[in-house]
Amino acid sequence: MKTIPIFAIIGHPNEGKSSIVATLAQDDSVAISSSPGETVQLQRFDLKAGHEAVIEFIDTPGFQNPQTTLAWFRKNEALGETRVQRFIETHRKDPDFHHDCELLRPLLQGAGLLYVVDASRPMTPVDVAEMEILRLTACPRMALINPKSGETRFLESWKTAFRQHFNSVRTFNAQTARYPDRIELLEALKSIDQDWEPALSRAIELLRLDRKRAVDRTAEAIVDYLEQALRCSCSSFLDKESGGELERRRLEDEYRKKLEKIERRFRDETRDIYGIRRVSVELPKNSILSEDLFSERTWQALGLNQKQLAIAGALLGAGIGAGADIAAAGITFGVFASIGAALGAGSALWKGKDLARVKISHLPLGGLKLTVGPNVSDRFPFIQLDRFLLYALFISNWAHARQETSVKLGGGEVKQGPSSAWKQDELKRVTRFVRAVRKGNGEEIEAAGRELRQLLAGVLS
Ligand SMILES: Nc1nc2c(ncn2[C@@H]2O[C@H](COP(=O)(O)OP(=O)(O)OP(=O)(O)O)[C@@H](O)[C@H]2O)c(=O)[nH]1
Ligand SMILES: [Mg+2]
Repeated sequence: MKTIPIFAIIGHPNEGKSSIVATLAQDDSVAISSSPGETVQLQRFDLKAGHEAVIEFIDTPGFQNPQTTLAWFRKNEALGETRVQRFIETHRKDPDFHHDCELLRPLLQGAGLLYVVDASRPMTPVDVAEMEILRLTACPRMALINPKSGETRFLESWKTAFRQHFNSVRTFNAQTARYPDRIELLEALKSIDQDWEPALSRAIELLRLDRKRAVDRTAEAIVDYLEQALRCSCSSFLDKESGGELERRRLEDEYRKKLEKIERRFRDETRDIYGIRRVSVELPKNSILSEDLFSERTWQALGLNQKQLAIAGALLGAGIGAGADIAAAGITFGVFASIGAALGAGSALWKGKDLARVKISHLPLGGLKLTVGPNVSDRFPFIQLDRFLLYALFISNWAHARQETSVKLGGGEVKQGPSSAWKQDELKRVTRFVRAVRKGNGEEIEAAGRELRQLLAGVLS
């Protein structure tokens, strides 16, 4: 028998039991559906810290026959503590009581109960019967209000009934709960049975460590992928000038796809770190992250404000930073004059945002080399960082019960990325890393990378 705390989640069909299990166990494989009766048998889900199961949650179909069950419980009061066991023995083979037996079975293992109610609807006699059965089982139990809508007219009567039947009452929204809300609920579970305190404290401690590991891994991933994005470039060789314009466009396209791939890989890795197994997590429509890296809105909403940019520019040093920004706008043609006009006019893709410049070099043995990237703009590293951080924040606060997304990241002219709050010290950490990558200095990349990871871990936690 396991020694970890076990909780069975009980309640009416469609009130959000499975949603609560998904969010608490951090498991998006729990079946959630808008049609009642989705869960038809007990299912066990472990909440894990690393590979270790620390709490078990049992999803149930809810009561099948609460009023008759209650009558039996009342009639057999004399059985005392053995009542649950005797109820199961007596009704085990009766199909009319299949769910009732199943959901009470975990109590024999010492499980606690979480009774889930959507308190935006009125209370019925069936609810009262269910609550009464749970009270008579005398097991540790908590009422969880999962508000599916904003209706509060019935809330007070529910709360009064809960106080009579449960050791504790909490509100918990399975779809919007973030990491701190989950921890808070686990902390509250200690109060319903003192015997669980040590095991729950240990579970919470392990979960905190696990969370810290996830944050550190994410920060490390951001630094790695930022380095890749900063280095990203594409080149090709031409034997003659004709066809240069076409080749430039192809390279720009390739460069763009390469950067997109870097972001995609980062996003996959982040979802993996936070145990989100769904192939894709749809971003909110109004999220700045729904825009691609190359859009005008991205460059307006993310990255640094003018004042910060002046500091970052100085830190990056003219010639690499501010100077290159200007150089990028007016592409270096060299002697490649014949397609020069076309190149100058052709950078519409980057909307004058200096995403990458095109370099043309003459090769000693004839022919030409065309290169797009790496990006040398002062703004680019911060925009890229904001995109990584916003996505990581979004994912790390994802409730596993969530069926759709509705997060607002604001809008309008204000800068929306975490980098907009950075002062000189933070800007220094970023620019030091960027300079090291641009210089290709391995030791310096390592040292600056460590400092940047710390900064990012702070933002993520
Ligand atoms: N708006 C809103 N919808 C919710 C919330 N919690 C659950 N739902 C939705 O309610 C429906 C039922 O959720 P489930 O978690 O499957 O409910 P259940 O109690 O397990 O249902 P059965 O297994 O059928 O008894 C799903 O469509 C959920 O997405 C909530 O907090 N807010
Ligand atoms: Mg269910």
